[in-house]
Amino acid sequence: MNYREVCKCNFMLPVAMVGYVSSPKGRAARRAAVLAGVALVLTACSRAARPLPAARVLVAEPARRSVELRLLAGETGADAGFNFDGYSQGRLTVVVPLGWRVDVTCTNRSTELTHSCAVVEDLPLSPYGAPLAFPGASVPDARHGLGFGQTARFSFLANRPGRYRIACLVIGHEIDGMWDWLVVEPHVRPRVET
Ligand SMILES: [Cu+2]
Repeated sequence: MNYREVCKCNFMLPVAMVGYVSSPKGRAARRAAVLAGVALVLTACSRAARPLPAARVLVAEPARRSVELRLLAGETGADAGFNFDGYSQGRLTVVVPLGWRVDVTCTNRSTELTHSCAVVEDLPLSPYGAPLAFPGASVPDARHGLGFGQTARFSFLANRPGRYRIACLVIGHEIDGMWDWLVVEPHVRPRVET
């Protein structure tokens, strides 16, 4: 199975334009249809060009001893879309103080593939993903994942120090690069390292 993601912009746009130029009858209607088609294609392929800045990935709420972690699956074209917030293969590290709650919002930005978000043990990568590191540390039905534009939330208590992976548990995705780090340590300030 090919897990890689291909944007269809490059061939859909020329096909639409050829249809317009070669059909002199009903030009106004065709023009409207072509413009709608172009808009649809551009919307479908409108991935962000840059990774999400750290301030938008993690928001700390010290009074509640919690953090809000925002994960946009397939946010950029990095690693063929196999990324969170534009970061893949451990290029993002989220540091959370021991004993704080982590509230995760997971949104799938890919028009091509389902994706999910979970926090798993730092075991060797496999096509089937690693076990969850904390109870509740995953979107529901993570193997199937979320469709385009869908959002799911989950929350867990970071009550065990260590290094874990933020991962997509759709089969084959984590081993294809769709993972980053989550580190839980005592006496640290919550932060993001890229
Ligand atoms: Cu995925």
